Amino acid sequence: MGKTALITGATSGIGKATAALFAKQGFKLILCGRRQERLEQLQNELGRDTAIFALNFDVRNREEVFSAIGNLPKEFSDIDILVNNAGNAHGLDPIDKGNPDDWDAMLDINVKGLLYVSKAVIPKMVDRKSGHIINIGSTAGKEVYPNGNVYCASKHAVDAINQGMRIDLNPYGIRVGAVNPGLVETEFSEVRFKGDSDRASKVYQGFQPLKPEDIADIILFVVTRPYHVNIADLIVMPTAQASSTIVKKDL
Ligand code: NDP
Ligand code: 8X3
Repeated sequence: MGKTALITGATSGIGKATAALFAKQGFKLILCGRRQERLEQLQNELGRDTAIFALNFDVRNREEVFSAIGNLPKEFSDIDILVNNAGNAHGLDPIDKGNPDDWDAMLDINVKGLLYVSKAVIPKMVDRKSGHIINIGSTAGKEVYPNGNVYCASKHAVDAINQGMRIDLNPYGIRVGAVNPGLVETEFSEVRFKGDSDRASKVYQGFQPLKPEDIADIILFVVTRPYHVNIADLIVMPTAQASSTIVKKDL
């Protein structure tokens, strides 16, 4: 059996595609998310290829995070790879019209949730002087776009945390790096627009967006480099995208 990987946000999009690809490589998987039905479905489907342990918790809930990860069965408790992927945008409003509940959600999930999960996983990596953390940032963590304000802030925080983790975990030989995608067609925009599928689908019309499988491929590449190679920070956009605001669309 290969390495053990914990993936947050494995019930959809980038996390789900990464779980499927990792399963094919024979990685043991700890798959996390809140939607129990989807976790069970993943356990059934990917369980044909590898050993799966499903963990249902909300990354915002510090106690749930520590209890779930702290009580993993022995055969899953030595985590080699952590993919900090759970996250979403909530709303797309100018700062004066933004909803503070959306701000809380983005900062609590994308930033504090990532910190809680990392805090629960890192000590054993430190003890073993080995491990690999991949933080899923965004182009929104590299530049700010109109109405992106707090989502961009949350992803800029991920960028800073990624750098800070790499510095602080350097003495222990732990690899830390970020993958920062541009536009990927997932449930991301459905969540951002609170279930408005028409508005969500328009985001990806008129050009070829990235697929979650494109990002999964890159994550697999990152984690399968020889141990002395650490891909520290990587930006990937669809060919049609030049920046957060410049997308060549044929409409
Ligand atoms: P999806 O909406 O398809 O997936 C988001 C995942 O995060 C789901 O599995 C969801 O699971 C999980 N999640 C959300 N909130 C919580 C929570 N409170 N607790 C636990 N899990 C949670 O979006 P993507 O796959 O696109 O997003 C994955 C990551 O990629 C995010 O960090 C996003 O910011 C980033 N990203 C996405 C881009 C895009 O264009 N799609 C581009 C750049 C970065 P569940 O609801 O079951 O809990
Ligand atoms: C997701 C990409 O451009 O919608 O992080 O912010 S974008």
